[in-house]
Amino acid sequence: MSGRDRLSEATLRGAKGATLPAYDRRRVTTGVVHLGVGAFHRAHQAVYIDDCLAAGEAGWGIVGASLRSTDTRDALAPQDGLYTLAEQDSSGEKLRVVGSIKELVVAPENPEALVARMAAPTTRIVSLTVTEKAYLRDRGGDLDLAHPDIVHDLAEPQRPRTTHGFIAAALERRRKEGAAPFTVLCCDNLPANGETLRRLILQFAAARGGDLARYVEQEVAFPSTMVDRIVPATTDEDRERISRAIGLADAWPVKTEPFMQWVVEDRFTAGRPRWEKFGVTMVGDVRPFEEMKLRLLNGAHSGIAYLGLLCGRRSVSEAFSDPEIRGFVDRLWAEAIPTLPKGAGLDPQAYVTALARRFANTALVHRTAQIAMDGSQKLPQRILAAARGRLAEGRPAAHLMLVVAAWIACCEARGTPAMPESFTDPLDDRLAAVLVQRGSPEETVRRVFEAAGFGAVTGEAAGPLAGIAARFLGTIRESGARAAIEQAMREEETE
Ligand code: CS2
Repeated sequence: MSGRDRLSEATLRGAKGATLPAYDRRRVTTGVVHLGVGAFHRAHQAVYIDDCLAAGEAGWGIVGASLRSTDTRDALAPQDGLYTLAEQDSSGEKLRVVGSIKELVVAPENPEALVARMAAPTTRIVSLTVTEKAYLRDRGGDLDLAHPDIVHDLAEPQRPRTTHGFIAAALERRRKEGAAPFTVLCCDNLPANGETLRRLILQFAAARGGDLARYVEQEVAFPSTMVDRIVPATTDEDRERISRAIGLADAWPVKTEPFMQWVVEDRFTAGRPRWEKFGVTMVGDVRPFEEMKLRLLNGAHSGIAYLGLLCGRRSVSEAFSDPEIRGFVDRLWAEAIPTLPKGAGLDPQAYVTALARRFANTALVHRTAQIAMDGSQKLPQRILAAARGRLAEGRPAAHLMLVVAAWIACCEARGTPAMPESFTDPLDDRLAAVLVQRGSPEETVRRVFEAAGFGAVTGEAAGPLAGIAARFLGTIRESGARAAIEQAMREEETE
């Protein structure tokens, strides 16, 4: 990037080859505080809000907060929050500079500053993309009150570390100051994400004591949302290419596909942007959309990631062009589709047809290793919930459970060149203790299910679903992932 001026408010109008914010950023005030200002937020919600700002809704600028790392702030603060969004498909790359993030904060540097921003009366929405693991649920799905960060936040409510601690501290301050609460807008890939977060915040508030739990219960809205856009991690090569294209140095552009979707429950107590004018679907109940997305998109993604890694495929499009993996995904979809809510107006066939096109996008390199992360947090809602539904109806769930077996096999292969170092899981300590013993497939699956709390989702720790996963793990260990894919196909044919 050397030699180029940095992208910023002052240099913006000199950017080449990109669409620029079509509004005066100086007139924009902030109405949203977003927790977890990573690439996904910047390619999704920040873009919808950018459209609203361009249409004159100037009160919805974003304060982007990082709960841990300083990276995003370090990259974007010198750019006045500006960054380039690159939409990639076979027709090439479309660039757009997004201007909706007005301020960046790093929570651990000054927790009070973030609480104050959230508690400011101008803040009407607190949205979040903090990833599955940051919800700090125990094996039964309740708030993990023994988690050190929760213990910390209960002991020191004025200096929170967790999402729960920040939301509780800011709501508590608003309650005391008589300000109306903000709406909490969860944008993570969890089923009933708003309701799930509400339950955890209520449990946190109850543990804190005082009136907060009642206030949250009665006054605060947590609409659920389904968010969708494929956003691979930015590489140094992307930084260089995009900076060259716009003629300005952008330290952290984001790349994505042209497709984007947002379905949001329309329950906002303090107002919201008129998102419906910019392609957002506002609904009464988001659950059917969320389940379809989690089970068909994310479930297939996890399958592609683990089987892809085991077959040496480094990106989604590369794995998806492998006929055996492609066939596997079709059969996985065929298993998952009948588990989706009926009578909710979903069109799963059209959805998977569109998904197949998205996964085949070779212009967008989405690493299988990126999706492989955090399997213990992702598989319950993506795979196990559907498998449980199949089992309850006496139907086979071979392909679903092969995804679980492939995940375990990938975990077992950690430390070998086949598995990238970036492939980690928040339960690594517990999983390592199980995997190091290399028990029989049955023993390993049973102990992994216990360690990850999968029994709470499947209804049993060592029942039929675990048995199917163990069979596939045995095959992968002995004969490799392709043999297991064939076995799943054969099992399905004979059922
Ligand atoms: C992916 C998702 O990394 C993953 O686990 O499955 O991030 C996926 O790309 C998004 O949910 C798409 O909307």
